[in-house]
Amino acid sequence: MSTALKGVKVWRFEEIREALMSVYSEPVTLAKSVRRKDVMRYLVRLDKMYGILEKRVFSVLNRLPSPNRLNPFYAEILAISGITDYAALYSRMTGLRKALRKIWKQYRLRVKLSLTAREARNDLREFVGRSLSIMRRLEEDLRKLEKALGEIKKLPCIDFNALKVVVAGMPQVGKSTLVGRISSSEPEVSPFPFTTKNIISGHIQLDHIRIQIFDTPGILDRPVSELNEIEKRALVAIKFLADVIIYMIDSRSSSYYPIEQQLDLLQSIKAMFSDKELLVVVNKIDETTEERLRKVLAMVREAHGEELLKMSALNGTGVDALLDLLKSKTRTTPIPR
Ligand SMILES: Nc1nc2c(ncn2[C@@H]2O[C@H](COP(=O)(O)OP(=O)(O)O)[C@@H](O)[C@H]2O)c(=O)[nH]1
Ligand SMILES: [Mg+2]
Repeated sequence: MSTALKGVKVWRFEEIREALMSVYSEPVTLAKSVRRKDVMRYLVRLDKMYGILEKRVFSVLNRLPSPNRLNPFYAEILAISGITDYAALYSRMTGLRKALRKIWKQYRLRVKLSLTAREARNDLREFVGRSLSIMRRLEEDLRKLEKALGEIKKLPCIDFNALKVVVAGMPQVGKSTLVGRISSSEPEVSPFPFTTKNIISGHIQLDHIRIQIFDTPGILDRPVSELNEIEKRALVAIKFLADVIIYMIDSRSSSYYPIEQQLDLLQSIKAMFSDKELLVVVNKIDETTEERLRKVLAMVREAHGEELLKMSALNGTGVDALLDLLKSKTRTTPIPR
């Protein structure tokens, strides 16, 4: 959706009105053979106006996904823009498109049957009035759509065929270091819709497997209770986006946040993403004594159990093991959509 919608313009009421008005003043040339030129001139204008409305206003519908095919990630982004019922908006727009088409056909007939040019001109005026009233009824939806598309365009290009890995953990645990280390090019920084936060994404190509990795500072590094409404929605969007979550822990005794607090956040991430693969990475082992590491590992195992990796994102220890594990996930995770 994000790439399909690049370049889609949502027209404003005034622009549409002006475009229709300019049709009035444009000269119309008709073939010599056309009879009743003074009346037929209005038929040409009518068709031209309908064409403008259809092309500029309603063609956006051809590019929008149908509601039953809307990706839940984008559904959340739309919701943040105020489009909580996309299906209703879509069917309103589709309904008004049909209504306009019907009116156009009706006025074509009326213009054709006009006895005088004056009658034809009045018919055209009426058509303009009725189509502008349809545009007015669309205005609120179009503005919301414009806002939503504007935000979607700012998002990083999301590769829905890749395995999407989201990195979580308290601030300063090494998330950005890891994303930077394993991404093939400079990670892309894009604003998260309607928040002051950013999404950082990088691509990884492993043999023939594609992975896209996301770091979302300010969203997955704080307790949910501290997030505002928009950030909570952003969190839900991330939830729909993620196939795998990596949770990073700073194992040093001098970590910025105590291990207990890091494990608390792990528990809430686990609860929130209970339907996802979760990999816990114990990071910064290069600056952790063996004794400390043993203690941290025991605490993490108690909290999490299952899979656990030891790593130094800084010097690269354990990074290959993580990539191997991700590779194995792509075999077990069905490629979504
Ligand atoms: N010693 C050590 N430092 C690390 C490691 N990973 C990250 N750091 C450092 O920890 C600090 C915070 O890292 P950063 O990636 O910005 O953390 P983020 O806030 O989770 O994104 C930086 O100074 C990193 O250089 C590691 O494995 N070992
Ligand atoms: Mg960071």
